[in-house]
Amino acid sequence: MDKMSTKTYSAALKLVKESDSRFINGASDRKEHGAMTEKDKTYQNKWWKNAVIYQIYPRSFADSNGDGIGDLKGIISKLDYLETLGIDAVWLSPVCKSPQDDNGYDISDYQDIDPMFGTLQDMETLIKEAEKHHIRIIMDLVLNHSSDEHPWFQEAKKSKENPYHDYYVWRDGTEGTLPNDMRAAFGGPAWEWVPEIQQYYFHQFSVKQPDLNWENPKLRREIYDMINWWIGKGVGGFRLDVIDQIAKEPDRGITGNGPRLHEFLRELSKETFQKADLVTVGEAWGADTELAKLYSNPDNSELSMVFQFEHICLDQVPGKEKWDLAPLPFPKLKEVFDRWQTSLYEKGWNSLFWNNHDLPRIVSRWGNDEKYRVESAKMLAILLHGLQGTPYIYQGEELGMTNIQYEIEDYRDIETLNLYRERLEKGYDKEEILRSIHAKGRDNARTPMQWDDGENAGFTTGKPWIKINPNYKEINAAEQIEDENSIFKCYQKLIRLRKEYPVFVDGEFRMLCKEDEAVFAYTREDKDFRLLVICNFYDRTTANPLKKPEDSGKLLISNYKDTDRTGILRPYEARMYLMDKGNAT
Ligand code: TEU
Ligand code: CA
Repeated sequence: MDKMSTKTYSAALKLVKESDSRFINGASDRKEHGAMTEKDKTYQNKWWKNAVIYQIYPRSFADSNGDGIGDLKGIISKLDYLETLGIDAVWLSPVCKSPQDDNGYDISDYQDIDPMFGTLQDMETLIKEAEKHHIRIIMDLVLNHSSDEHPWFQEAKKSKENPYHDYYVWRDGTEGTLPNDMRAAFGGPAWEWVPEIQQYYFHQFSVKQPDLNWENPKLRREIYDMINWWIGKGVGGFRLDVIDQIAKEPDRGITGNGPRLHEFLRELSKETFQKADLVTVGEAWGADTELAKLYSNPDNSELSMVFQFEHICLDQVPGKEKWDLAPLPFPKLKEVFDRWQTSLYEKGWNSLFWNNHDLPRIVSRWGNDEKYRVESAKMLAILLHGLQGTPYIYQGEELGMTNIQYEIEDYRDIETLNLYRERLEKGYDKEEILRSIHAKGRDNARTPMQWDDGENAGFTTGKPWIKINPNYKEINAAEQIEDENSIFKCYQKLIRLRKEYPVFVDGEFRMLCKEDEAVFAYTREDKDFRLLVICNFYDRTTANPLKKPEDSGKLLISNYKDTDRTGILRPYEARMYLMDKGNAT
């Protein structure tokens, strides 16, 4: 395809809509939004079991007013794009009022929108407009901690007798003698001294993110009322930030998975989520398969599913921080996916993801963002979207957006800036620290969305809050939504396949060629069909362990134009076959 002139993304999208049958006859291939039939009420037919959810990091998605920060009206302007992709729901990272110490994960008013993103009216418009595009809006609930600028905390720190004091976790003490040696995730001690009341408060993240005290039933009640208020606004679900950390016992060094966790979750679910047809996904860094069965119990007593992170933490030195880099142990990656797929089969539900706003971009991390960027991005998508569970696409993943290598002064993330300072103080070499940040820093995922090859990648008409990746000239939505061989089209097709064939939802997983050191292959089988996915995970040609691939059925999707029949798999080659067992020879 010859190099396109600078075409705005919306002009390109207009062409797509004119050719896309789903728009022409309005016959969108989705159940009417919100139509919950009796059949749907059974666990087996929950809408989110064949849904694909798209994560938007609002401040980096689309800016409508030229202040360089993405906003709600920007998101509304991209709903056609999202419907073209074919996703069913959008998880919005927080847009509530916040001093932005941790980019909105420090909330100062759970029932109002931060002016930088717009107004409550804009939020209500987004929910309504999204519904017209058959898209549900999922809110990001930060219930483990609030901002220290939340009125609750402003009251709580006034005195031990204040009615809000016990909404937070306090310990008596003397200045300079910490209650214990617990550390905060963003550096420093997990205790902060308040001289006015001669107490420390507990914060697992920044000093401006005091932990909420879930032992307090009055606090829990206020949280449930707030959630029900959002349910009343018509949201389609919730993502629950560090939800396993709400049950904590700091005196015993317990920062998550505390004894009362599932008691709290069952109460939360009963008091709120079970009142509507919602999807709920909890972020649970400490979850193992047994805990995940509790969280995602088909009896709907807790949540729909959790984000667990066992697969995505494998490329770090065991027992060390994510910044201590190690090569990905491929056999271990296959073992982890095998265990999670088989353990939760008919006992719970997996989330499926490579990316989010806290993680580096997968095509740079475990794919190849140079010579084989397109092939490897498609391979990673085909591998993930054939698994059992709900797939999540992080903004720009569908374009193969890559990591960025900033100078330290260009970084914005509190976690990265604190790490840089802390490791410098510990005597680490500057280059070594930057190598870790380039590989694992959260700002890799937070560079502005690349809409077209025009000024500022079509993200803003102002000065972007964080530098745009200069590769937007080659990697952008306008370029890809018309290109049949683009990464975008690969994702669009995978989303459609998930809706077309029930085996994607209920097929039983079986890992193949477990010993192969380059190939990730598996089947999914139900009574009618067998899906076969085979991926070469690396940049070098390898033998195809399936001796007669043509016996695998119809080729549904692949990342090479032709299908090599010489028994090899080319670099990052991925294929998905479907065998109709009714017609099997
Ligand atoms: O993340 C929880 C969390 O533990 C991560 O921040 C993790 O420690 C780190 O990113 C590993 O790279 C959630 C949100 O997703 C994150 O954006 C917030 O900063 C954090 O909670 C506090 O709310
Ligand atoms: Ca803006």
